[in-house]
Amino acid sequence: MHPRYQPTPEDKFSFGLWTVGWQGRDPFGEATRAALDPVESVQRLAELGAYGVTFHDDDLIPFGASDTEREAHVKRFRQALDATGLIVPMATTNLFTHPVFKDGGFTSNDRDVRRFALRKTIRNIDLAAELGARTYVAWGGREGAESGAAKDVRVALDRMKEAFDLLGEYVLEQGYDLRFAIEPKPNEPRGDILLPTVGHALAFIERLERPDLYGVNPEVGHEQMAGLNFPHSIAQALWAGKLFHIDLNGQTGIKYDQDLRFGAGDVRSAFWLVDLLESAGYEGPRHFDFKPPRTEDYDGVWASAAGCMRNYLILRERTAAFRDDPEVQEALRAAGLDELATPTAADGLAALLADRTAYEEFDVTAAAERGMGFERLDQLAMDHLLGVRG
Ligand SMILES: [Mn+2]
Repeated sequence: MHPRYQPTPEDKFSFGLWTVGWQGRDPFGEATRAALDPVESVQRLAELGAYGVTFHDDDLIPFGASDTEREAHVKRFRQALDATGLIVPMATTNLFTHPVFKDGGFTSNDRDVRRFALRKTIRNIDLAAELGARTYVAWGGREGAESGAAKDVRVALDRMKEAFDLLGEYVLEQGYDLRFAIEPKPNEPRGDILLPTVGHALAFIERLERPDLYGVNPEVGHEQMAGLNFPHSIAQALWAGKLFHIDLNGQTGIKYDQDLRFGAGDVRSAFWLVDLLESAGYEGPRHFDFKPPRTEDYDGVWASAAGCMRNYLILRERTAAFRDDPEVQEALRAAGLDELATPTAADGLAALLADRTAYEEFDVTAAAERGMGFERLDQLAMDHLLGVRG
């Protein structure tokens, strides 16, 4: 491996315990891999060059464990963190695996389940804060429905708001330095999931009591399952100051959630995503939420995890070369990118209305005939992506 693609902790790569620890169980088949000890995951991820590890409560502490068992699991995990220097930038709650959550956690029609879901989340928020996490992710995979009358969506959104407002109140009361990141997904496991896209989540956040406490955790494949342009969603989240965290993986088009390693699937989208994150100065973790395919043994799992980071670093190099290329810079100017950055009417509304060249004397025909130069620009990007330039 070329040393320039060797990750270091400064690259801020992190992985969920549930990613490399996925045993390959899917709706049609049993596990193909033995369970992985979280301590081994921490050690291997540190060796590979990651800086962080994240977890759902149940990844670390089996559901229903006693307090004594819980303490023992946390202690071993903490020792592994201390020994390797890995940090816990983020944690999250599993409100989807146990059958009690079959109709959701925060929006289950069953009030008892909703109260249990909140208490389960709060319990893991305490652990997250104790381990130094700064972001708490909420993915509501079971919040949704398969049929029309089963869920009153407007009322369910009231309950969703109630849950997030209570969690925000708790975090403030405790004085934790922790913000929430809502993770959208259109479907799977539910037929239709609430807050299905980044746009839905951004709009929801503005209805909460303390919007500043909440942002989004978009996942590559989730937006692409809805046929959306992931870099565009990320750009809007950045524009809103709401990109608190990100889940990187790969997906090929509108189908089931593939969770391929980052860079697999739509590599052009991955190129523009890395270009955006790096040029926008995103400083959060580069978190991989992927599933090493169930065809792989553990050698394949670690190869897959290493591949996520390697692809990010290759794309970071390729996108930097694209931005540094004088011919690209000239093509960007020719395509009007600098002009887009100029306000349309900084002279104000009255001046716009008085400007005859803006309308009465505007040469519509000449403007309509001007080519935009996007194809030349995009081919330069393609040449950089394919490694034949710079
Ligand atoms: Mn996914």
